[in-house]
Amino acid sequence: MIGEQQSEKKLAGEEAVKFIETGMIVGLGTGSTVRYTIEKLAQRIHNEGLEIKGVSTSTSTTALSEELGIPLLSLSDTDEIDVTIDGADEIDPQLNGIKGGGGALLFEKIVSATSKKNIWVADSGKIVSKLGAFPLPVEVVPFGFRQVYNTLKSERFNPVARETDGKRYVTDNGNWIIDLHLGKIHDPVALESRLNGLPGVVENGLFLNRVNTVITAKNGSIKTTVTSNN
Ligand code: A5P
Repeated sequence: MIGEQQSEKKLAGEEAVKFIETGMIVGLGTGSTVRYTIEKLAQRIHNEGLEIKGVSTSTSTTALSEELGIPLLSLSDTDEIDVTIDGADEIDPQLNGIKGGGGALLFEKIVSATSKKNIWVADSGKIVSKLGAFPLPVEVVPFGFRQVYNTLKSERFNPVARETDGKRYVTDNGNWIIDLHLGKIHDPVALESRLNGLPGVVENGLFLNRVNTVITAKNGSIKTTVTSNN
């Protein structure tokens, strides 16, 4: 028996597989919701003969896909991805969001930018009226970490260096993460531009105007929301 949140993740994650057809190149996101998508995709590959190639966004997704027998393609071997399915940490009414709670924001953003269509799958708790309660991840090159941290502190962004088990968290790319505890983000476009303009910042977790479709679930019902975002 799985809990309500897991059940929402499973419903939303599995629903997204309906958008996948034979011949597609599919971006595979990272996290506990898209895990259900990846598992369902593997079932369709093995049971129905669905033929796709996946592009992974993290070492954990690569390991899971390989274990389940999903053929993978390196991002450097393709110019375009047909559709990417990923999770999110917060989603607002415009389908803008925060990602990177799992630390995979850089590859996730590159893969989403390569995709003709982007789908997010999420439990209902991820839907918010305004972004910012979830700490916003900023991926930073270790060489400039102290300087970026000091700047973010002086600009009152409430930076916290991410750690796991008392040690500095290191991304798949060997970078470090600073989480910004902002409460509410009033101007996400200006914030994204300010953060990515700081020398030493590699990426930030704001995903703006990138997602076309969001699939969520609540009380056993699936809800699919579509916009014209590219
Ligand atoms: C990974 O870095 C994140 O962007 C995840 O996609 C996001 O945190 C959603 O994860 P869950 O589906 O586990 O909530």
